[in-house]
Amino acid sequence: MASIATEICGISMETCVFNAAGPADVTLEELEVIGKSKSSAITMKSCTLEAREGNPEPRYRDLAFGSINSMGLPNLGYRKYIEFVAALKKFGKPIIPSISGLTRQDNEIIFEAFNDSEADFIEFNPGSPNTIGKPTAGYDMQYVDELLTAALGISNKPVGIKLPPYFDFVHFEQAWKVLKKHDIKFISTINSVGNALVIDPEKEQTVIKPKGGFGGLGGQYIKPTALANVRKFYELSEGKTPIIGVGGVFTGVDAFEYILAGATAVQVGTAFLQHGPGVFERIQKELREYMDKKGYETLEDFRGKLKVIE
Ligand code: RRO
Repeated sequence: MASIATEICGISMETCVFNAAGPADVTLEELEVIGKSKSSAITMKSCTLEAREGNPEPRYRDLAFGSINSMGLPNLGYRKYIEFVAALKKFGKPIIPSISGLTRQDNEIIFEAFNDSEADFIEFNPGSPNTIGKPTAGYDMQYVDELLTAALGISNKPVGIKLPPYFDFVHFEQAWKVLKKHDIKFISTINSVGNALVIDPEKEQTVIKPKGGFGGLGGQYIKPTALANVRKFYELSEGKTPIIGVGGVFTGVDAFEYILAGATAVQVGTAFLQHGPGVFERIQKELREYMDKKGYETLEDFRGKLKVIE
């Protein structure tokens, strides 16, 4: 049987498949479900300084090929997630807090507080499109530069960044120019594709309420965009920065495509929400089977080795 083991920030993981920040990872009960599942790590909901209720409902909708959300960062506040790190250690897998402070000062306080926790590594998330009244921070690279300087100056944990999707080569290059200045241990890409609009034609109405119906698109719709982002950052970093691929991973073959594009691991978001915690084991099994069929023994046999038509 093929091995799908991987390593991020020097931490060995039994498999390369785990949950994405966002879906069903706000409360300790939800995080324990992930702990008990075959998810290889426990990623937690992005947290802010204070607890937030999030945006008004309806704020999430399953779609034919994915999901749309405008949750608005509902979370229990960073102090709870520090407590949860301790409570989740018993599952023996890496615990990944996601930090999404609303200001630079908030981020500094939160990063400092996690220093005394047993979090394994931290995903910094400046990529949410859904905070009412705020643009997506990850599109303002000068601001990202400042945030990273502040966060990395404070954190004693390995820190990676969760990026919003980019669509133009020049934007990938601008993002990489900033990221490469910092000691970023991994890149998770992509966050949801922001400000999509889904319409119910019968009701002649939007399907979610916040922001006039505009929200982040996830699931199968966004896989090609996510693969492009993985590939571009793999190329720009010359394969040296581990990339965690996120976006429309529903099957083992999806995961295979991400590794082929250069990813070191994949996170599962919408598929976890729609299919429940058994989804991790199924994707892992399907990935192993697909590798067996191709004669690959480890992820390194094909990671990044995407062929381009000459
Ligand atoms: O909570 C959200 O609305 C949210 C966040 Br923080 C994020 O990073 N990505 C997303 O699609 N939704």
